[in-house]
Amino acid sequence: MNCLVPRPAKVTKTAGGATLSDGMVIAAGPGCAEVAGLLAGELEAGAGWRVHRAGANVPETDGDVRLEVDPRLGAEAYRLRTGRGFVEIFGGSAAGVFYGTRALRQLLPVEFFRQARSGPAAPAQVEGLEIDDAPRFGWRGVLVDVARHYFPKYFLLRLVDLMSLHKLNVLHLHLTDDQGWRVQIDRYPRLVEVGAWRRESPAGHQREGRKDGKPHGGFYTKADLAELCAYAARRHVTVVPEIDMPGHMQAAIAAYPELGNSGQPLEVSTDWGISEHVLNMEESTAEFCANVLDEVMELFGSPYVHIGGDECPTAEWEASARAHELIRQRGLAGPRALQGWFTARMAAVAAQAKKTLVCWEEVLDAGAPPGAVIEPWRAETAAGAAERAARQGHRVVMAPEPWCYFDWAYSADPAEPLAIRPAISVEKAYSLQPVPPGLPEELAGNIAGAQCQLWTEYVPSPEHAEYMLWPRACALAEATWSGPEREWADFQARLAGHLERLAATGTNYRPLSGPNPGQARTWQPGRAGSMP
Ligand code: TNX
Repeated sequence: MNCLVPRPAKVTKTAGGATLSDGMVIAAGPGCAEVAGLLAGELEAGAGWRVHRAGANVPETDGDVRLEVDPRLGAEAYRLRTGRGFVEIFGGSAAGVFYGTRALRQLLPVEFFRQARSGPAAPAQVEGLEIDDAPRFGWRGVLVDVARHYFPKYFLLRLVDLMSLHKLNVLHLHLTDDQGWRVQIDRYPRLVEVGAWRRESPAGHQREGRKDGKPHGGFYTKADLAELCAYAARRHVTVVPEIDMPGHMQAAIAAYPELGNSGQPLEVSTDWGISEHVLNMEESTAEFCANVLDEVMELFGSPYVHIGGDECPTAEWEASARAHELIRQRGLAGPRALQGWFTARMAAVAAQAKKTLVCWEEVLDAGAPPGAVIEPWRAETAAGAAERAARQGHRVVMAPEPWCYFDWAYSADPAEPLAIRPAISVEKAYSLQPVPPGLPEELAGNIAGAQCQLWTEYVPSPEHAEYMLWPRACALAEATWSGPEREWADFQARLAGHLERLAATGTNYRPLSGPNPGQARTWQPGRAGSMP
């Protein structure tokens, strides 16, 4: 049985097969050189073989891998054939070819997922197969919150490797929040000088009220992020930057108090939860944010820019005479409409740079900018928000809490590491239907895909982040790439073999049977709090 995850649209067994071995050739047609280079590097490392590269004009020889773009296929679609003594991969574009090579890797021995070996591996047989495959959705995403906890660059590079193996293609980087600002902005250096660092963090669960007394922080330079984007682009992953505004901005206000409502100095937040301290809605603040967005949009090659828009309390605006004056001057209906004014300003900035705006579902309340991609997330409202957004013509990326919040524990078992709340099992994550059941059929085409969210209030380290993501993100990959049918038993059987491959990469995934002793909360000093 093959262990392909996500499940391809169609797999047919054929006669014959192919045997790959030391000295093999990868013959790459036009547009395939970069994919060929990646695959060659992986085989050289994992199999210890010499892998030669050639153009498409060499004769077909047993044991070769041939890569070709076939524009008759969909851009991300591929066809893989192994029956004729060599491996043929056709893709609708370089992305499709790349996905074909991801499938091929999963058909090869587990050991090939290692980074090195002493001496060449024995020849590897690939059974006779024909795979015809294409994704169901174009947006197959993972959000990582690097604001609540800073994660070193190597973690993000490796995450791109793991995502692309699963044909996940959007890395949504939540770069800023009340507790930390992680992206260097040349024009406003204090955003990282001040905003990237906090004095301490909650110890245990927020509701216990304890603090750890330890400073935390870090940030990415522009060079770091340019490197990440280039690395991701080679692997057909788009990095979408999020600057969360006008709430979740306390770290920025700590750096530049004139952005706030009180004029009082604030510190970078040392608490989890929703801060009442939000941006003021002055013209000068909108300009500040526009300048930040300009630098961010220039840095990230992505056609998308995310401006957040979630959880913005209006208490400070309600209490501010100046905010009421701005409401009057601008002819707005009330405090919430200030957020609509702000969102429209940011939409104009994004439009100027020819970028598509992405926002959380809350922006619908004060009027979402036309053309924006909307991300519904709240358990109670996500399906309704999806319908509302779709009716207004928006494209929608689903991020509903009960299936997609991978900051929630895997189970209510006290052995699980401390998490924000229980529980999303792998099976539950697997049951996600990106098109919300009940959505009128004519709106289904507006659903662009789905993404999981790794918020990191309770996820302080790369090992812990990997634990929370894998194998739930394997389930998300299948829910977004493969068709709507879900056969848990079949997925579980493939996952068992797939997890051996993740183990060979050194990924700290959660075993299906539960955390191992090194992953269980009992072994995490200082994080002994209980979940609600
Ligand atoms: C809600 S989802 C948030 C995050 C938190 C998360 C915790 C969203 C747009 N906002 O700020 O980290 O819940 O699960």
